[in-house]
Amino acid sequence: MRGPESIASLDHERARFEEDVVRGLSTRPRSLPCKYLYDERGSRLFDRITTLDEYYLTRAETALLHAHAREIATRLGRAIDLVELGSGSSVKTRILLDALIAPARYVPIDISAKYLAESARKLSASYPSLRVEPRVADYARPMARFAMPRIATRRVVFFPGSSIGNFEPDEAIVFLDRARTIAGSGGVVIVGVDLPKDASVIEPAYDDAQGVTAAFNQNLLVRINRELGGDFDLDAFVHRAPWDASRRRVEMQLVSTRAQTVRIAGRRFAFEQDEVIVTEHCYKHGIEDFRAMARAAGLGGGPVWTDPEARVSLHWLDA
Ligand code: AVI
Repeated sequence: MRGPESIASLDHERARFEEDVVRGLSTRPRSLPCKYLYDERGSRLFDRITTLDEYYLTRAETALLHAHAREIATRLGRAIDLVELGSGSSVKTRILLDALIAPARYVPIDISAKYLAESARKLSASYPSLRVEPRVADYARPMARFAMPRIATRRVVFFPGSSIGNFEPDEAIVFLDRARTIAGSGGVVIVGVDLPKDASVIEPAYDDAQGVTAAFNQNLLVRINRELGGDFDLDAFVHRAPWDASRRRVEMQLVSTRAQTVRIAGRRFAFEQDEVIVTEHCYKHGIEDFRAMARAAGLGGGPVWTDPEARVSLHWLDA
């Protein structure tokens, strides 16, 4: 049974969700914060995305980690305190954990409570001597209340998957600065960053043939209908993912196929035909551009690894 505190926190989360949805749909262009894509179903759909042929990011970054995990572990030394922001299924973390020398603790941080608990349980079973301390949090917000006493000589903040690309560049710098603070002096921030490339590679990665990404995107409307009493007609919004070469970003959109009015939490939103809701943008940063962002966040440079096809990059940044 839920206690009064957790009920209050659920009410608070719902109120914030409603506020964000109403604000996002009232501005132009209309948008919805991408963090709401990751409820339990969304997290599972995202996991499926990572296995798709078109979604090169996970494959390329996994191969990169396999190729360099030992080198990373040697550079880090013993008894590392590993913190992962947006840990999801922690699949890539296992590559690092397998290479690390006697890791002291693993703190996976994720917004999806149920999913996080399940992933942490599986991870504890695989690494019985590791302290696994999951924290439910939106890593895009300040995490002061999760101040963690240091238990090892060095803390590593791991942020793989190119999620850094889901921030606007100025927000990414604020986030990197926060990651630097969490890592603390002597710590390291390791970030996976997708590289700019041709639209013919990027667009299918965000609009796959099986329609998994479309379902992932539309799940946000399903969630609004369920949690906020919305009446989005799912057949009247289609998924699109155009690459904007000048801004070096791919945009996930839901496009209204006709003029229509949607009701959410007692409010009405009138959509014209072809009107767009932006649900996510994924910036692709070149190596030098990303280094400059890291410097602006006070992070020092270390090695950068890329795969042979220069699809993705992995940056070591000194905190
Ligand atoms: C989580 N993030 C890095 C993914 C990306 O590639 O921007 C989210 C995603 N959206 C659609 N496909 C994948």
